Amino acid sequence: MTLLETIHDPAQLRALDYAGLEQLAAALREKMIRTVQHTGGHLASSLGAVEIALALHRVMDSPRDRIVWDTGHQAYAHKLLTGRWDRFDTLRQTDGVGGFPRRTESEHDVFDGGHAGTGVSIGVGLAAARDLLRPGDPGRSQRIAVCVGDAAIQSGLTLEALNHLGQTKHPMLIVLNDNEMSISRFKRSWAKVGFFEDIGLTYIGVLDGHDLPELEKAFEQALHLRGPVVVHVKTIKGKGYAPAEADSVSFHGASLPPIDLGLIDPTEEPLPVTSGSSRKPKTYTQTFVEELVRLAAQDERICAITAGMPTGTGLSRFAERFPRRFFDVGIAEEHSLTMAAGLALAGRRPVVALYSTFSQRAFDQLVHDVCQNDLPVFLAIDRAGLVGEDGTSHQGMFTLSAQRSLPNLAIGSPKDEQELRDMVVTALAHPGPMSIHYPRDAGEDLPDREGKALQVGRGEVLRTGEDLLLVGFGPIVQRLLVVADGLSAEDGLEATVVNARWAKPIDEALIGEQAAGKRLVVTAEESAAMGGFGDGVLDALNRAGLHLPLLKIALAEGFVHHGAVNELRAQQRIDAAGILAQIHEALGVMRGEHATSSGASRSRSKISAA
Ligand SMILES: Cc1ncc(C[n+]2csc(CCOP(=O)(O)OP(=O)(O)O)c2C)c(N)n1
Repeated sequence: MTLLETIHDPAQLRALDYAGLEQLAAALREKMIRTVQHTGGHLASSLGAVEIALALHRVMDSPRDRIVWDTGHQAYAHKLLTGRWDRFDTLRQTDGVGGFPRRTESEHDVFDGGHAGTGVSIGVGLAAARDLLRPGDPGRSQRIAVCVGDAAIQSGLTLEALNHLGQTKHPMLIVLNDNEMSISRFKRSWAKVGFFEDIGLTYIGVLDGHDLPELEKAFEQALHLRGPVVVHVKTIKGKGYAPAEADSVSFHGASLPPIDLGLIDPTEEPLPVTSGSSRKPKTYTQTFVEELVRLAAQDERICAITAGMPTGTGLSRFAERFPRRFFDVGIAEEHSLTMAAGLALAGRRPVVALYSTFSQRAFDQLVHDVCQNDLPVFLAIDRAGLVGEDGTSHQGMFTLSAQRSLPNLAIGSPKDEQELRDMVVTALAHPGPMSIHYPRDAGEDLPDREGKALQVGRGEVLRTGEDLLLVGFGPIVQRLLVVADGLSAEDGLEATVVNARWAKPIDEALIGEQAAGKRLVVTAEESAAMGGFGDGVLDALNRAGLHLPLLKIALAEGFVHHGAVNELRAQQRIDAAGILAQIHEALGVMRGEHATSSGASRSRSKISAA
């Protein structure tokens, strides 16, 4: 039994000497590396925070004391030290250990995170609640620590929290984990000694974040002070694994398995590497940026903005070609959109590429700054739909419903990567705001071609059939074509398939025309059902006076947990087989068949009459 395997409770750490702790740190790193080569994950950030986790857990008494991990991507050591090492190889898998702290997993996890910059606000809330307890209440001695990265600490939300904390002075410890990296290298502008003291926080630092005795001493000292204290520590992102130290950008979120990290014991069999030499189809992200770069070479007005995700959004390619027209604003989604509004007011054509889930943070900036002013801002919504292993905090499933209610905003999603090129051209020529949604997935492996402008609000018929109408928004249209084949082969039912292209404005004329006389209309989208594309189609049919049964294929209400995207699609019954089964059930319900399965009763509740 290794030392790590004896640890079930972080309190046990206090009995270890520094030689044992050093051994434990090495074991934690080895476990992380071995696991991530099968599961993928945030390796480099977690490798860098091992000693911080050990020191916090030795000095504090979790779960009585509260340890908050900002974002939560660097908390693997915390997970391994709090009774989860034996399940850790299920990291990010369906029903396995999540990649971020999850309250359902452990009483040591304080907050279900995933989005950066929330930690200090959570900590201030916890501290304020503690300090409201009556004198003499034992809860008043609770100690609170927040570990936050040097990129996340510069987010607007964290700045607001620090500013507030400087006034309220609730005692708490903020560990600034400074590795001089966001996902990519970035320039820190303000997180320096004077800044913290100027806003009313005590500052201790800079310490070596891998020197355990030094960290413990500083944390003890900070927690004894009767006020908020920032302990600034320097760490090495990827610490203890040479390839990750050398290339922490690639190892921030290591790619999906199996990846041969070839370490530890050089005599071990290397893992099979599936990607090998086989060519992978281009992703939507790659196609988006290729088309953008092509257009930006012809139009100097085009500028691109990312909020701390230059590689993830593909915009690093834009940055290489047009460095002066590229802006990485850091983890500041709100600012990215309002700045884009400013660029548009000055006659530029700004493109803001955000992951769907992170764009949620900038909702008011979209409403008030962009849409109210009707400005030509192109919002590229990457990772729309299910993203998989990162889980609930990262699924791109709420943006579409939220955006549908916004005046002036056009919303499109392509059925394939060629159409994405068309939408990039269309968005950059459009006189008002436009949001284009595309998934994390690979495209359909279609040949490259230049994009051409589309008519906004016009869909297309891909296949005609007289029995059913299937209308899809986005790449899910590909699955509808498979479903239409299935209906024809299995049931002798012929379906018309419409690629809607636009969720706003919806092509009411086309959908009305194609729906007339059909026995069932099926809408499909990979987004939350409530207020989504299907609701738009239902309204359109109502307005047209077409009272037809309508089956909405979309994500069920609730958060979607982590797991492989294909497994999640099957679970949600939005893969081709699931859609076909839902249609069969809906047709059965319409024929008056008894609901024999829970699926049938579920699908009955999904059928609405237009
Ligand atoms: C609101 C939001 N925007 C973007 C991200 C994507 N993201 C995850 S970690 C990260 C960088 C975090 O850097 P830092 O806080 O310095 O921690 P490190 O990984 O360097 O330890 C980013 C941009 C996010 N999780 N949340």
